[in-house]
Amino acid sequence: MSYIVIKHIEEVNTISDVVIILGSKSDREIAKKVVKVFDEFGIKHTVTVASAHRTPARVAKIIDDAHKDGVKAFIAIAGLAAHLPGVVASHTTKPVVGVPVNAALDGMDALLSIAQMPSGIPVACVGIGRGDNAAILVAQIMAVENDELREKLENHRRDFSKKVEPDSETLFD
Ligand code: C2R
Repeated sequence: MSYIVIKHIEEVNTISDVVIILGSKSDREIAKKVVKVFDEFGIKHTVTVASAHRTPARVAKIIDDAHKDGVKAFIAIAGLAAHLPGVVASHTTKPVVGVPVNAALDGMDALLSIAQMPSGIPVACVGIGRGDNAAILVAQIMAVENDELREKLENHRRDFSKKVEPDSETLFD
């Protein structure tokens, strides 16, 4: 595992390309999907819990420190009134990908909270619970200037499509 978990605010020292922020520990199953993809692609990442509602100063400090350490993108995972991704976006001009969590209302509350950002402060919103797609999207953004990563993405895509044909052949077996 190549990730760092920030436990105490004094310890924030990311040296990571991507910082993943969970609104709550209860979002950890979605964060595991992000981490799995980043581990596969060898993308350095940091994972931490911080809430725009409950710990706004901690959110701001994490973003500040991440900038100093040369972060390339953020992933913010949140359920309910999921303001965290938008607040992260308000503190940075780096790409922010938001992942809605199904904590109530089938996740529709979080999906709309993340997707419906006002003009000027975009958040790229993936599907409900789709931590894997958040990680792949960030990898794609980083691959624009990284040929090695682009190749890994192409291989990943190829492996993925290989699984579809056998499904078609064995559909009614
Ligand atoms: P708890 O389980 O801790 O009560 O959290 C979290 O992301 C989680 O899905 C329930 C849900 O509240 C969300 N949460 C937010 C924010 N902080 C926590 N949406 C925020 O700042 O946006």
